[in-house]
Amino acid sequence: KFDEVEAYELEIESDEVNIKAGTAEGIYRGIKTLEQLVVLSHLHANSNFLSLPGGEIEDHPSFEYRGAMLDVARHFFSVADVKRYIDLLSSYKINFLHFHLSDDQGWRIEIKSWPKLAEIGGQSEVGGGTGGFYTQEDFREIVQYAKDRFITIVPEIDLPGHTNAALASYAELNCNGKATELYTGIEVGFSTLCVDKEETYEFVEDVIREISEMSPGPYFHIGGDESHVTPEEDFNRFMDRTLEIVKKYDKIPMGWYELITADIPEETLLQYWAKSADFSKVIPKKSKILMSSASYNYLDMKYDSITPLGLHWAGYLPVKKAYDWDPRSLVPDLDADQIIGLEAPLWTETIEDFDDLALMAFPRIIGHAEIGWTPKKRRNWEDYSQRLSYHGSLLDHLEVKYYGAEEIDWK
Ligand code: IFG
Repeated sequence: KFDEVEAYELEIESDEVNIKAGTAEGIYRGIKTLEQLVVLSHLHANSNFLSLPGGEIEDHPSFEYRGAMLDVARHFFSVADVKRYIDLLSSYKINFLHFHLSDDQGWRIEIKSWPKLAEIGGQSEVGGGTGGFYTQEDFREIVQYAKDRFITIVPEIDLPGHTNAALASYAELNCNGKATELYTGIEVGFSTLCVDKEETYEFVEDVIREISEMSPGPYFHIGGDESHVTPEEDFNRFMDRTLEIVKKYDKIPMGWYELITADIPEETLLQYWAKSADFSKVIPKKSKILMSSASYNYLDMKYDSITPLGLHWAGYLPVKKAYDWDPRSLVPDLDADQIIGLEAPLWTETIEDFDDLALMAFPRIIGHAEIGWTPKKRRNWEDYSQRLSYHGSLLDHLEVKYYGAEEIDWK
């Protein structure tokens, strides 16, 4: 009866608590439910005696991919900060963490065959800070820490655009043979690898090989967004070769949905983010889609006009709007059964440290976690906002500086 990998049963009786599942992952999800019940009951009890609501839960997720994305390229985040975010995400049964490891402003992962990527490309960030990078040992540590909490890491090397940090590190990656300057602004769409040089594909293969060896997860994300200075024909040629390399290292290719113009393998996972050039009409009906719409999923969108951090090019994203939508029906041209799940990216142009991350991610990522787990017919804002109101004390307890949205009657 545990037909889902993550399904579990939780029984709370007067003299015992039982968790049953078909897999360790199912048991883990059940433990996180019990943990939440225990901590919230403790925090809201009006006595020191801990009492739990009795009953029986049979549970399993609505989507197989319930993700968060952290952009560590615009601003670098330490291993400790990443682990802290992983702990919080696992409390809400998020099961994928997409790592945006490279961009114009920073290269964040050591590549032994191309050492200057980290040595030079890792030395700056938006605003001119010192940046930083993960050694391969750091990265393996993060991957293992996530794996121990049943979270799969999805590495992203954004290609061929969003590559200034690599172009500043190696002159030979540039068509004119000259290294670019490190970039600390927040413009996008101005960089491209040189798709006609063989060095470019040696670079791409070495990077994909070294990172694939460190990340056991099924996906390798090759970006593809905002390649505004790569002619479409060149973009497609580049992507066709890069997609072959991803498959050579036994990974399922993943990419922003601009990838659609290339000759993508059927199993490619396309990440929909609601860009102006809407490809939703041409996405093949058999492709799987990860819903990451900028106007509903982007955690760097301001809550409202007075939110001190974040951007608002995709509109404001208050707590209710971030919760009250359905990934299966958001984009009419996409079939419901194409939607593998959802992911909440936190782009960090304006996000510098963990407190900044906490303000933008909490409480909105909690709503995304529920959308990923609970079917639409079982969800409604009134019920959710009431339950959410008890999590303020939990986040306070964990010293997570969440946004105390006024629309929630925080307990
Ligand atoms: N779009 C860019 C991101 C980031 C974002 C900020 C995608 C796929 C705007 N690409 O979203 O790099 O700059 O909200």
